[in-house]
Amino acid sequence: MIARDWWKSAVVYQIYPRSFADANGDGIGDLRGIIDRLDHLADLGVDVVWLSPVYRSPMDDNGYDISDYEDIDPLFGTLADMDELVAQAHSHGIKIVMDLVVNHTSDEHAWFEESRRDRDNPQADWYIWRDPRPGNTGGEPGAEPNNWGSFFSGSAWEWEPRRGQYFLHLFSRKQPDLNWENPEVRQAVYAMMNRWLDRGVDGFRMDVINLISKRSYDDGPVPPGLLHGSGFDQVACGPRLLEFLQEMHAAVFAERPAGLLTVGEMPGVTVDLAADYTDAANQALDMVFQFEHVELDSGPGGKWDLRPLKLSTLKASLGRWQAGLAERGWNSLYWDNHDQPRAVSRFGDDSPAYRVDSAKALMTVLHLHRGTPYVYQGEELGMTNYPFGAIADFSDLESVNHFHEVVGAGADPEQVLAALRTKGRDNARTPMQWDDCDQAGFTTGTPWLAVNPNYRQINAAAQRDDPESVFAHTKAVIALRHADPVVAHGDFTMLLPDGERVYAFERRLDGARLLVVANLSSDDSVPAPVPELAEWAAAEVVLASGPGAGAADGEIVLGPWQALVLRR
Ligand code: ISL
Ligand code: CA
Repeated sequence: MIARDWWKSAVVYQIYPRSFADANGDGIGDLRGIIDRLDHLADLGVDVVWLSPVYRSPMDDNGYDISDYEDIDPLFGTLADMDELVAQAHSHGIKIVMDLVVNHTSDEHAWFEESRRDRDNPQADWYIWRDPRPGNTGGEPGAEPNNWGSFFSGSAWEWEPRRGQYFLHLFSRKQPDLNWENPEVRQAVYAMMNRWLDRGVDGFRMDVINLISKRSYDDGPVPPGLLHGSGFDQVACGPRLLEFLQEMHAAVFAERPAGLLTVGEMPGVTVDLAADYTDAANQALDMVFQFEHVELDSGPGGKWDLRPLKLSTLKASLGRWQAGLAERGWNSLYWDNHDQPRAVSRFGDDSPAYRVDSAKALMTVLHLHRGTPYVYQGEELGMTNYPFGAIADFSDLESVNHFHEVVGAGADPEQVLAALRTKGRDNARTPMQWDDCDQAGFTTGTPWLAVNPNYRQINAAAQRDDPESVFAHTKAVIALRHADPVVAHGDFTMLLPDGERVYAFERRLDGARLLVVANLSSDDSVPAPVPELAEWAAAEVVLASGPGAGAADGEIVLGPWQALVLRR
């Protein structure tokens, strides 16, 4: 019998279908491509696949704008392909978790097409409609109900002349926010979720699920360098969020057998709230994605306001999450995903000398934390950011809209481009690098986004049988979690919190102890003066990567990006 908390010893692999594998040569990844590559995932040993959205969509935000929750977009395949993917994944022992995007729909969803028609249709109250600011007729500049900007630039409000009202869109104008205050909306979402679970999928990653309960609609502060106000504090983790999550749990998950997974994406969530949402006693979610560690290299102007990242700050943040969710709740662990730059380029060193060792060190550190690790496609190969040049090289609406908005208002284009190159979401979305054939084996056609030119060196075929590869190392850390209960269930103690080069922590379960020490710098001969040093220096080496003396002669001295897991 499978345990309710089976996911504590599981590893999840995220697929961004558009960029994973293209089976029909149109340049866009598809479900058939995933089915053809299931061996790669089985070889890696992952337990679960989280599929970014494959539902019918106009693709304004690459599928995060859904026009029909009940169907697969023809770009990706058919419902029959989806059924086959689920069946074949299951036969490999891999579960399939779908993306659930229900803070908003596409403006081309039938619900919205009805809702926008007039003020008294059956779905009139399914979205968030507001009158113009008092004293305005509506539609003219400044008449919006408040000053909020959307996450993708421009106002968060769009005028609908047929109703003489504005609708709210926290994301693009083609992603109107659903009105979760309306119980009919909630029941429609739960019914849809039940249909997918009945069809055989194993759970949901819930897109910006902490934005569904809005607190208020007042003007917000304008962050430095931006043109619009931020409503973030009024929409994140609102007053009815826990209630809605519990209602969803009761309507969708409570009566089903164990084996499902729920993870809520929650930008801005605090440790205390995350503990509430993931406390099993609260019957809400299994785990959440928090954002603190991926915002440490941003300033007050938000994600494009680049700041250097200090290792001590990163350790303090992740350590606080480990401590805060230790007795209550559960962490999910990630360095990157389809919205973030590549892990090795951001937290490691993607230069040829250190790319492999730094990718391995990051993998060790992440997977040895307490929580459920997520591997984003290509992370297991040490794929890097893309060498973007001009704005024309970018595809993502977030990057393109931001560039035009702030450059239009007088910002220096080179400075804006520098931020997009560092943080832009397209970095994670270049095609998966399968082999050294044309287009990295991703497609026989022209890929929708250019393949990273480093694919001849960095690809799956070159790594699969190489015991020194990032792929082999990823396989090893996944196998370690499966084999060793200390990794899945042990407690966590951060060590050496102040150092700017060494990341060190201990895991304990009953009598068993693991020490993780990693030099997250390119410096050589870095000492790791952990407590009980002599005993650890003589301990069994469970996993090692990178050059250097490591644990010997009563000391631990690490080479550049060297990482060790020791057992006593
Ligand atoms: O990119 C971001 C982090 O720097 C955020 O602004 C991101 O948009 C936010 O985390 C929400 O992401 C999710 O919802 C979006 C979608 O574009 C993202 O791909 C998705 O992961 C709207 O559905
Ligand atoms: Ca295709």
